[in-house]
Amino acid sequence: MNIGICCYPTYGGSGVVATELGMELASRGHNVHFISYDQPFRLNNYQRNIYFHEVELVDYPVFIHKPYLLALAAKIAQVAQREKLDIIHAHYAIPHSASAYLAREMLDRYDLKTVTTLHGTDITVVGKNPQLKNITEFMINQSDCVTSVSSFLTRHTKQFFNVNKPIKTIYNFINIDRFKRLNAQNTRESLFGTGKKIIIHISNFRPVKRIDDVIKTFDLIQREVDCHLLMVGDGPERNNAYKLAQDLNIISKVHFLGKQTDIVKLLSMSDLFLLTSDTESFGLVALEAMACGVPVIASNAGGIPEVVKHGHTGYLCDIGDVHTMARHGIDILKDDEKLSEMREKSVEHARNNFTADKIIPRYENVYKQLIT
Ligand code: GMT
Repeated sequence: MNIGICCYPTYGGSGVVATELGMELASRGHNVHFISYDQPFRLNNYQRNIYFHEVELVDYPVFIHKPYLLALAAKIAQVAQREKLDIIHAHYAIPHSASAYLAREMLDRYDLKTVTTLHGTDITVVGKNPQLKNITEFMINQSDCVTSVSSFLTRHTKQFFNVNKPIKTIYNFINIDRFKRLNAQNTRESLFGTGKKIIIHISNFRPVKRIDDVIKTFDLIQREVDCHLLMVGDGPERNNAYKLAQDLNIISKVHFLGKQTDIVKLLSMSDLFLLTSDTESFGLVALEAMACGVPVIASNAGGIPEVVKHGHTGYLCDIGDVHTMARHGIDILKDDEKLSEMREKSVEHARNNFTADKIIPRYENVYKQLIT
């Protein structure tokens, strides 16, 4: 099939899933055309059957804001005609599904099918905004097929919007050839010395991630366990988190690394992942951590319980309950046998339920059903 994918190219879960999906589809022989204003950040190696089309923004004095939605729609229509796209798959409802819809309507004598995958904040934050609710609902209903990344998000979307079609839940996935624990012992020891435990958090540091709770939980853990915290990523809450670590006098043990590309290596150095979000539709980063043998302590919120198994691959705690999160963290990190058992269960759970070879055929079926 010839498949177009439009997504955000920046550091964030929906762009990661879109890129990983495209790479998996290309390796299965489909032609995949990414359409965005920049190259998606995980699309950094040349791969057969993958093409990138950059959307150029038009500037004009009367445009207060450059109209990205329209430029993207125009580009999708051009690419669809030239490359004979069967499908355009929009990741994140706004604005991608709107551009896909416009492109489909522009090509009236050409049968382009649209798929929208809902990722989370496009529904729980952006879509709920009273100014965007009606257009989000319209886009969902206009899409030829809608998928969502967890049962939670599917339920939530149906509850909040007047949806006139089924929404298929298709979980996020990992490529287990890449997401596996590497031997990073030497790097870890050269950076932190022997005998230290390493805790990690990776995100885009948005308010929904409750970054302060990561720092507070770490503060409580480091009082009892000799450990360091790796803060990976960047975003609006980074400065506040840095200040909190300074105020708590733990800044020498908290390392703000900024955006990083070699996530697998960082996870392979780590013993525990903290995901303290207010909500997560899925929590892809928790899955990536588990696949690399890192148990996860997370909020019992949104779709996270569909990914993290309480007591097996980590622990789920009430949102904001940093004391319980820290208590579980201390229990795991002080008991090497328990840590290694949880590591194994994490890898097993990720491999049994969320591998690309299980999930990609579900997307392929969605496409096939639309074009036959
Ligand atoms: O919140 C983020 O990290 C970014 C956001 C996005 O759309 O880029 O992530 C959402 O999509 C991910 C991929 O499907 C999910 O794993 C995340 O849970 C989801 N984030 C939220 O729901 C807050």
